[in-house]
Amino acid sequence: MTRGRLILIEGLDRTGKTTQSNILLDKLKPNATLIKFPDRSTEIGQLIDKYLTDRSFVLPDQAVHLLFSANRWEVAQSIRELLLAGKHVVLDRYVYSGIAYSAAKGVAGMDRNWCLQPDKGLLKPDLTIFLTNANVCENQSRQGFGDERYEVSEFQQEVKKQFYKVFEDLEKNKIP
Ligand code: DGP
Repeated sequence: MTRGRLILIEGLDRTGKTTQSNILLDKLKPNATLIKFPDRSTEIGQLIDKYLTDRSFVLPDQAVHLLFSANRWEVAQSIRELLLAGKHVVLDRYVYSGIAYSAAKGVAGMDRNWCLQPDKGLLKPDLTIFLTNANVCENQSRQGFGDERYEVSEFQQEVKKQFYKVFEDLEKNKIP
């Protein structure tokens, strides 16, 4: 049986990732599954959700980073099994969000290389599509922008820079 393809849709907040993922899923149906990260349905995912939606919930940035990574590891085996069963898997966010959002915080010691480590060993996407805006202020006009912790224009601007650096690192094979 031919292994399915792992297709990743990455991007900044409110750039249409979920819409595009659903369109792609529709085209690939019935031979595809959509997996969205963070998966807020698990216990780890619920902690992440609390962190994102409740600004008074304090956690060290390193711990937050590891929670997001653990949330991907929780699903890693089922992704592998789906692909081996010949299903395509469409991911709405994945490892590159993990590096870009955490590195954008500018915390001492949390550079892109540090951020990459806990995700090492996760399957690499066969195709990555990155959604962005010419101007991150465009995101602000999307309904609901600002509801969650990272939805702040200056921070999104830094995340955008980090995403481009991540993709440069990928081209230079600095990311396995
Ligand atoms: P979403 O449900 O796609 O809107 O994602 C929720 C928020 O979490 C969004 O601001 C992006 C951020 N995020 C997604 N993955 C990670 C990650 O692995 N690490 C960090 N620090 N943030 C992430």
